[in-house]
Amino acid sequence: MSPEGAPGLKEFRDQSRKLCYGTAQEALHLFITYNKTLCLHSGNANVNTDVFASFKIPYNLNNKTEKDGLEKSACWTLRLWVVTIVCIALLSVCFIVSCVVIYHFTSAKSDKRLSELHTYHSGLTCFSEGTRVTEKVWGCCPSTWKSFGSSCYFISTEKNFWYKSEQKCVEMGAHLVVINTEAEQNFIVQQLNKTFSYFLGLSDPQGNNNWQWIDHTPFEKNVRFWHEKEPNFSAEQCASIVFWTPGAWGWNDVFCDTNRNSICEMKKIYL
Ligand SMILES: [Ca+2]
Ligand SMILES: [Ca+2]
Repeated sequence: MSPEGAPGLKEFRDQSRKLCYGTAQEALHLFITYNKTLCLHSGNANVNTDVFASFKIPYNLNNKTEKDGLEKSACWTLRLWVVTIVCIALLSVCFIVSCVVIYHFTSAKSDKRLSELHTYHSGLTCFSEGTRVTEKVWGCCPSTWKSFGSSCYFISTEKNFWYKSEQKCVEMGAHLVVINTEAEQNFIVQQLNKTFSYFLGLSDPQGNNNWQWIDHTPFEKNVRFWHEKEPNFSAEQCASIVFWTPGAWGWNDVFCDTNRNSICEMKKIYL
């Protein structure tokens, strides 16, 4: 009977009646294929020489196989290193290229905004705001505007309807104010006159209490500063900020077609 998967091998028994198969070549094939020695006999006069050879050749060849394996492994390691180095080099190039593109894009954008703003504003006031690599960064606002964080604010004393107020802000390269944080609200109210109310960039166009910021900033639950019991009327679809005594500054929903002051906001220009 031949071992499974190795047809054509001869079967014989050595003196110790150990079962052996085939010739040296066949044994070698089986050793390599099935990773086992066919016959573990340590040598005997009656043992077929071919078969006897099969006890030794596999070990020699096994060493060769191990050597080949080590060489292959080293080769794969080298390839992996080459691939890794090439990938890192490519990523570095991409990073540098994107930095250059972003820098040029930002510069071009700043230049465009500067030329646009020049149409409406006679001068800019700039403040040093840290450094970019080795250059200083300047955050600039139109000279008559207030600066806070990354924005500039204009408190309009001209009274208009809400839509007209927004239009006026847009003409100056801005929009009605969007209050993103409590700190921003606190800064803004310091600039206001307690005897007036001011339109915000917040409206409820459908009158279903679905309030929306004019720049599509999500209307976060934790950044709402309504006065108590406001908003109180679905027909009042625009938001204003007003000081009510006793108390403090807060928001009130009002009719959009009432004349009020307003607050414009624009992003600073960075040079
Ligand atoms: Ca804002
Ligand atoms: Ca109201």
